[in-house]
Amino acid sequence: MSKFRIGCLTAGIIILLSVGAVFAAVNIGGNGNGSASEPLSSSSISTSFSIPLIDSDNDGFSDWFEENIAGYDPNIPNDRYIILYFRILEDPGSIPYAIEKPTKFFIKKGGVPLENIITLAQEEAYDTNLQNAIEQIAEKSDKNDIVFLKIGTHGTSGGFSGNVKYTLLDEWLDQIEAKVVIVVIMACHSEAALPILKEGGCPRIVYAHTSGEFIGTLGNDLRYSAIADGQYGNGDGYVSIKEVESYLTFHIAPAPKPTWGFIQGTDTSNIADQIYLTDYKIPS
Ligand SMILES: [Ca+2]
Ligand SMILES: [Ca+2]
Ligand SMILES: [Ca+2]
Ligand SMILES: [Ca+2]
Repeated sequence: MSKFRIGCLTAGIIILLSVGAVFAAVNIGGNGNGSASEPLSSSSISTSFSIPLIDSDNDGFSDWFEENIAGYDPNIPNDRYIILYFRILEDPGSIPYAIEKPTKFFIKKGGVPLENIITLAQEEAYDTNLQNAIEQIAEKSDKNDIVFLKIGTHGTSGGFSGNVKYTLLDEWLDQIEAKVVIVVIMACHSEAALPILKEGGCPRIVYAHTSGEFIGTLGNDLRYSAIADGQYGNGDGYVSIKEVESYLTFHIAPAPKPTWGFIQGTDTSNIADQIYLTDYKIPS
């Protein structure tokens, strides 16, 4: 491993750890499991809001959210399929931030069924396991569904640790039919993945050099979410993928941009403002 790569990795770990620290701080504040006014994403439970939280198609997004915020169809399931890939063997301490907390977020705040989340951690994170995970999802997903792949590992301009080449990943992802495939990569040189992965058989949104803070901004870190929606978005209390991108682009890495290590992305179908990974509502 070159010194430069070690430097890249260190930068990635610092970002992960800082997000973890903020996550812990938020939990201490008592918001970790949401407040009474926070919509749950399934069943017909009502809260102090007057919004009836019916989920007619049982996809984990409420009818109200689908009709009024996301523009999804409340009668057609928009299933979510998630792969969390993390391989930094010398850093087992990052597993909670890379795997466990995102999984908990998607299940508890996002209403994603556990069986729709595939985690590949450390020795499990390598090429054939990732290919198998993508193929499992490809068998189940349809044009209404949302697929999210999060990668955290060492990288080169050609691929990442676990013997995965970006050109092969692109071919594997081509097997998926979905409303959108979202790929988030934290690895050295991952900006090189953007031109390779940016287009496929269905719309793709790809971000390089982002990891835990991406999940944080979705709702795992309420401070990030509130700024993303309130300062960089439409202030409706929900965080779109575009709002995450804007927050991480303009707030975390304001101009003049650092030359390395901060989010770069592609959204060739220009749909990130219409895509939501959860119906998590920022508590008001
Ligand atoms: Ca629904
Ligand atoms: Ca739906
Ligand atoms: Ca489906
Ligand atoms: Ca919003």
